[in-house]
Amino acid sequence: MSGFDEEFAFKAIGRQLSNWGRWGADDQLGTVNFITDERRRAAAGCIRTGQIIALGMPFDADGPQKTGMNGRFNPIHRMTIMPGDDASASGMAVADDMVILPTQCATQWDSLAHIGYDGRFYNDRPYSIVTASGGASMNSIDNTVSRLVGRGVLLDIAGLKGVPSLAPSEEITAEDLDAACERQGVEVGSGDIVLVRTGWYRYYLDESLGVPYIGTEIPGLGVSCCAWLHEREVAAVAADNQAVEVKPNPHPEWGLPVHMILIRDMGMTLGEIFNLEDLASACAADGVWDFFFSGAGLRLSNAVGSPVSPIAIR
Ligand code: UVW
Repeated sequence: MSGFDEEFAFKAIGRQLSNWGRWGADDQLGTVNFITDERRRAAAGCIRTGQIIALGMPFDADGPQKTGMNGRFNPIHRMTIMPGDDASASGMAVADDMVILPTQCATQWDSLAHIGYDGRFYNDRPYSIVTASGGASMNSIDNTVSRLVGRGVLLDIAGLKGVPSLAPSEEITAEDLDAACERQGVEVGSGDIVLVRTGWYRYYLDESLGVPYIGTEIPGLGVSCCAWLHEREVAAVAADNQAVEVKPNPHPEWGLPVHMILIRDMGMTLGEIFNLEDLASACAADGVWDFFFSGAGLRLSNAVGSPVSPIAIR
């Protein structure tokens, strides 16, 4: 290992877990390749009662973006046609509207062009695939969003620890993921979409608790979880926090190593700012922690992220 790698040891882990070339040099899907037709058929068997639970947050001016971090702001909604603007002989009225929003302002998927390091994105693509005027010419979100449908498994880490929410900057480890599976009596396998509950969403739901939902000290996945997800051939991971991973990392100089390993090395699409509260209550009530997950986002050409309103069907 070079001196550089010793300083940034997550890169060696990324190399070990790399999926570059696994599905061919042209691949832009990454780990959603694990969601085969067979897996989707089997996932339909997870619909037991037909109950639907929404996992997305509202897209409106009261969203979680209060700080302007990363240039993100809450959706701006305006009417473009008001009823009565256009007099029609038939008496018909028209209302049209528009929404201006950063693709990553609320419940969202990160594409494989969202995060790179050392000049490369997933599958050895150079940073030049992303241009200011054209967006992402490869690895863009429209490749993967329609495939984010399959068996979902909720791992309730706040429930595991018996707390309403993990503490600021609390790291979730691979051992925690194993312990959650054991406690819940559920297994995670190839093609699954894993939802991780930290409990942090309560700080979006209740601002009077006085903790910023979007911030610099957030509980989430640590680097050891990357190998756990890799070994099980998980297709995608989503969480109820802003970044899936713990912030800051115990090695703060690494920045966002879980993003870098999962997105850039493994080719895994990340889901963020999911509302897992109702789902966790329903799963805890009947002890069933898997479900049919439908999380298709918008086919936004050349975009690096997509808003999504995912649902669990139980
Ligand atoms: C960054 O913070 C860079 O991205 P994300 O929204 O995916 O956490």
